[in-house]
Amino acid sequence: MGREERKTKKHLQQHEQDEVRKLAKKKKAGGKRAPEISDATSAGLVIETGAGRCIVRTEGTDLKCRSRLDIAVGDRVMYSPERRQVEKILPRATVLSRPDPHNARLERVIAANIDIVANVVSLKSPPLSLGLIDRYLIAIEQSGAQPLICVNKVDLIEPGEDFTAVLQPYTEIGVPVIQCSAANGLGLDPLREALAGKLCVFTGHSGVGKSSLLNALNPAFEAVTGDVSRSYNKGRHTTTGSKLYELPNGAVIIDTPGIRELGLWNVSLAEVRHYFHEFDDFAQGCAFSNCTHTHEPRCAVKAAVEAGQIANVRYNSYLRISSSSDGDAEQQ
Ligand SMILES: Nc1nc2c(ncn2[C@@H]2O[C@H](COP(=O)(O)OP(=O)(O)OP(=O)(O)O)[C@@H](O)[C@H]2O)c(=O)[nH]1
Ligand SMILES: [Mg+2]
Ligand SMILES: [Zn+2]
Repeated sequence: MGREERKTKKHLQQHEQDEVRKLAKKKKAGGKRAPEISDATSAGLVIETGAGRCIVRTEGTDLKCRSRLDIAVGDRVMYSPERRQVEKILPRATVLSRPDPHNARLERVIAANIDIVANVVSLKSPPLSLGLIDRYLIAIEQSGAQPLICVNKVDLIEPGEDFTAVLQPYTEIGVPVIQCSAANGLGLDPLREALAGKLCVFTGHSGVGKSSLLNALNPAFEAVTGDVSRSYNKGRHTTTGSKLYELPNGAVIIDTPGIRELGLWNVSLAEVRHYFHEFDDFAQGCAFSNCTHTHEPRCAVKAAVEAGQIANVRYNSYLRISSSSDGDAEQQ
């Protein structure tokens, strides 16, 4: 565990203790209770969520609770064991969010306090969507967590097919890419190693094999898996709530429901260019310091794309994302 993570964990623990102390003091003084906090509250970790309910874990005990708050797996919360209700969400060290697909003004938290966000993708069935990876990289940077691209179903690659070039733009910008197969076990050891001792979330399209990967990492997990529809080549949204699983090496992994599209929360269209880090050095050479690398003359980023120094697919993705009409969601 790195220094920063230890600091974060310590910070969270300290905050929990402070909250408990504050409440005890209030009770002792017989003063007015804070209206949102009931008599006895404890600190716990949210390990599972579903509509209006969740499971909170404290010292090995799991308790089903209700919640009116927008809690996410990974949240540290104050809850009332008596009323079985979550009262308060403690400050989040990191938070992976997206706009609600039905109401873009509402924030939907996918997971909280995660160290690593693994965007699970499949090469085939469903096919690879590079645009979605690019959106994830923006959302992950915004979350404060570290990115990981987990390429599943490599067992489906035919002899002579090679996806290395397709994934190269990501390795070149320093994003770890792990190729694996839940079906034949390939790449599971490097995946375990990358996640050891961290709180991680598996997120991505439906049907890419997030739950299958969890079962492959540890068959005792028994996460429910579905199939991929033959006619649409898409998953069937089998996982409906988020749930946390622990591996013996200290990796704690949150399985989440598959998504259809990923809107960007709290990222304006004008800011999108700052998330494409391969542009950074070239952008210094653009004629205009506020160059958007689209229509401006003497744009060093465009010149670098033409010279093959910036991957075309990434540049085109930038153009699409930064001009998406709703400012975020991309239909898949
Ligand atoms: N060939 C192959 N099939 C896989 C692999 N991993 C998963 N599958 C299959 O892909 C289908 C979907 O797997 P799931 O694990 O349910 O996918 P998911 O990402 O959890 O899907 P949602 O819960 O809907 O988001 C199932 O039929 C799995 O058997 C793999 O590595 N290789
Ligand atoms: Mg699933
Ligand atoms: Zn430019």
